Amino acid sequence: KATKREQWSGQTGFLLAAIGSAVGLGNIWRFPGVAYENGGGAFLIPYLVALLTAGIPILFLDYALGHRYQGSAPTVFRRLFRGGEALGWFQVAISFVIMCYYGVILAWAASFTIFSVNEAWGDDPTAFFLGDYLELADEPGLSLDVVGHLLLPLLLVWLAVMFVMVLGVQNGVEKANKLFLPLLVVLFAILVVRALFLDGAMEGLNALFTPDFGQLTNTDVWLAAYGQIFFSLSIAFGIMITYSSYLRRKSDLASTGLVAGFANSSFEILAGIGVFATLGFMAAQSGVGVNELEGITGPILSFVTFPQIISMMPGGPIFGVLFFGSLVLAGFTSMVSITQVVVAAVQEKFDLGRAAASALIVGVCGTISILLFATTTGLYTLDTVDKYINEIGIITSAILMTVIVAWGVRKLPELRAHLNRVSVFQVGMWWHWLIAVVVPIMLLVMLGSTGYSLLIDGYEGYPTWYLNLMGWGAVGFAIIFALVFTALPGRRDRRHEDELFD
Ligand code: MET
Repeated sequence: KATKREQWSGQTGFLLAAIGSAVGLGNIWRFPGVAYENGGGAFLIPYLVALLTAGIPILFLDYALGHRYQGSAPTVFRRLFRGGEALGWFQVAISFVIMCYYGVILAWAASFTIFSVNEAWGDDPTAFFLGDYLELADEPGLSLDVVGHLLLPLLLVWLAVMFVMVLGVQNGVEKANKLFLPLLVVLFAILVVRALFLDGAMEGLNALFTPDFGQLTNTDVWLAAYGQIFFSLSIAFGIMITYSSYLRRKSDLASTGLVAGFANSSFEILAGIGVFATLGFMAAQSGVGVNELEGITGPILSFVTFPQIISMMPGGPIFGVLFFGSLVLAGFTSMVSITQVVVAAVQEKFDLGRAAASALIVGVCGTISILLFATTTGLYTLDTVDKYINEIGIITSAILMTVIVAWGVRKLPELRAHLNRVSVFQVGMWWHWLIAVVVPIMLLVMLGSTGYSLLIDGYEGYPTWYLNLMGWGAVGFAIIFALVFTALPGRRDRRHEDELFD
């Protein structure tokens, strides 16, 4: 059956969905911690350089590929070059892995929105999150001890995701974004304004914005900046390819990309301001400097440090609901986008309807999320998988994509013409240089350095067998998944080169 491809209602619907995807847990839960660890103000310069030299250019590449070749990632890359389908499935596999743990963090955020109301964490938020809530084991490992009370929120998250998926691109994904994104902006703006009026807020902002230029020669800071940009913009793992494939023929790709890219970074900086102002308050209350605070990284920042701060401030419960509610709204619109990558790919390959494909994928992912991440060792596993799939998986995918398009099939001139066809903003030759030379070199250095350090020093002191199984294993899984799904027989693609969308 030749069903017509789904479409956004128009360019605005697409823009909102693209921003909704980019603005996610990464902005609120990851960026402030990464910025803090990498020299605060010094981090902003590499971050902006990474945005302009890699983020926006690859965002354009994703848009051009998805819109011109009209399909999910495997379809796009198969139409682009022989054997390309495997690269597409590799991106789908990365999305699939992220989707499984992203849903878990979303479920925590949903629980904590409710916990905020009566500050359920009592006077020891650390013990509450790691002990009472996650029932975290002392040692990393693979326990099959599922933590019962994590199941209900998780189930609700998966049902909500499935509900939106079944409704489709225009009636589900687009409507969810049109509702949640404005709501998020309002709630988060209130939160930031409140944070700015806390005692010590300015100390916090000074810590974020005072540049430490000495850090600019520290390669780790640069690597962290490039690492943050890919996850944050939802680029190089299929999301923007999939989303732009639902745009109508006459669509302004490059201008929309610029707006989406800057909107995401603005939100990220806004989140940085909100979080650092709040940290400033905490530092002032505990009588230490902002840069002496502990617990400012990863999940601990949101789920331990924030509860601590919420308990210290007047009107804490309202602040808590705003903070965790924002996490839920921001995360949900990203969750939907990453699920769409997998659903669209499976639908196209096996000629399935939306409902069947969504039920299948949400069912499998939901089960994995319980068995791997809702157990007493779930936090360790989540942390490890997140690290390797981002810093090895996504970076590898971005290198393959840029090198093949630029040097293998030499499609940059054609894709640039495609971007410029109806765009107000005209993409110049600089884009070729960035995609063909600067981005691949930068990312290869990054991959080499991170890969070497993971092999030699490991990660967080976790046992080697465990890192091999869950970290490198996640990357290995993505590769095998890609090969298997490419090999499986699927619907024949009858589209010819001359039927391209142009
Ligand atoms: N861009 C999203 C974020 O920042 C992540 C990818 S979509 C699950 O959270």
